[in-house]
Amino acid sequence: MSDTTVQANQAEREAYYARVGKTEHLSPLWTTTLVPPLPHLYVKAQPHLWDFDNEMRALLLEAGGLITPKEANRRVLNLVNPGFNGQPKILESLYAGLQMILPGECAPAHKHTPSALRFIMEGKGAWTAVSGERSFMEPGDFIITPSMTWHDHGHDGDGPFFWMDGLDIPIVGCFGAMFFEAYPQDRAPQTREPGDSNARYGANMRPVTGSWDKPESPIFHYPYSRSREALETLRKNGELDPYDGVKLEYIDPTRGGAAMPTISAFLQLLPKGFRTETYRTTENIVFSPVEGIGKIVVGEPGAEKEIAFKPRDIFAVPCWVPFRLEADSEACLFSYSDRVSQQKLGLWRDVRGNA
Ligand code: GTQ
Repeated sequence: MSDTTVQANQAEREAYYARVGKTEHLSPLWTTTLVPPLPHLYVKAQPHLWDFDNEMRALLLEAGGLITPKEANRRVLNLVNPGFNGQPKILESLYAGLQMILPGECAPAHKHTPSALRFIMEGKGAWTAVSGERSFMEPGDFIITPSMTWHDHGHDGDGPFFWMDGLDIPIVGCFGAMFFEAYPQDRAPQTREPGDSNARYGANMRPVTGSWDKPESPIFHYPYSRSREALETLRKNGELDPYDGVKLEYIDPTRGGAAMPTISAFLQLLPKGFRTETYRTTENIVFSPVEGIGKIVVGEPGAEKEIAFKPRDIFAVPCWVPFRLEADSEACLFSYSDRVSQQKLGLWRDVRGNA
C-alpha cells in the first residue's frame, strides 16, 4: 500500500505547531524523540564515585554538630548524581544517602511507601528496629526496611556510626504513590526479641504453622560474616564467572527472589588481579566496596573512564553504560540495583561482551 501525499509546506506546519503549542496540553509526537532506539537519551545519570573516607565522612561529622537526627528526621547526605541538576537521585530509578548517628541519638520511628536498605559502613553499637524487632548492625551487614514497615534507629555504643541508605524513591515517585507517616512516639514498641526473624526464617528452615504473605523477605538483617564466608568457600572451590567473579544475591528465603519487591542486592568477590569482562545491562547499579582496592572502567568504547575504588566508596553505574571491574587486591563489593523491578516489568536485558 502506498502512502498518500500532502501538499503542506514548512511554514504551514510551523503555524500548526504554534497553534497546537498554544493549547499547552497537546503536542505533535513527530516533532519529539519519544521512543529512541537506545536508552542514552533517557539516561541522564553519569557514572560517578563518592569518596567516604576523604569527603563524605568529615561532612557528616560536621552535620553532627549542626543538627540532631530528631530535628532532621534523618541526618543524611543525599548522593546527587551530577547528571540530575541537584535532584536527589543517584540513578534514574534509585536514591542513595549516607546517614550518621551518634551515641545516645534517636532517629525517630516512621514508615513510608518507598522500600529502604541499609549497608553498614563504620561503627559499633548502633541498632535499627524494623517491625518491632531490634538488630545490632556491624560493618558490611545488609538490612532491609520494606515498604510501610515502622523503623527507627538508635546508638548505645561509642563513636559515630555510618551507613548507606538505598531507596526506590524515584520508582515510587514515578507512580505518584508516595506516603509517609511518623509514629506518634520516638520509638515504636519492641514486639519481638532480637534475632527472632532470623531464627524463624534464617536457618534454612521455616515455621511449620502459619504462612508468610508479605511481598518482602521475613529476614531483615543479613550479617556480613555469613555472606562473606559463603563467597570465600565458592572462591576456594574455583567458582569464577568471567563477568561477576563470585556473586551472590540476598534473597527472600520464602520465595527465592530478591529480598524486597523493587530493589535487588548482591555481594561479590573478585580475587586479586581478577578483571571482569565488559558488561552492559539496563539495570541501574550502585556499588560499595567493603574490602580491597581496584578500578571500574566505565563508558562507551573509546570514551571509557577509569575510576579507582577503595573500601566504603560508593559508585554509580547508569543503565546501558558498559563497564568492567578490576581488582588490584582481593575485593569484596556490595551492590544494589533495580534489576527485580525491571524484570517484573519485562524490561531487563543485558549484553555480555562489547556488543
Ligand atoms: O532512614 O528512613 O536516606 O526515610 C532517606 C529517607 C533514609 C530512613 C534516607 C528515609 C530514610
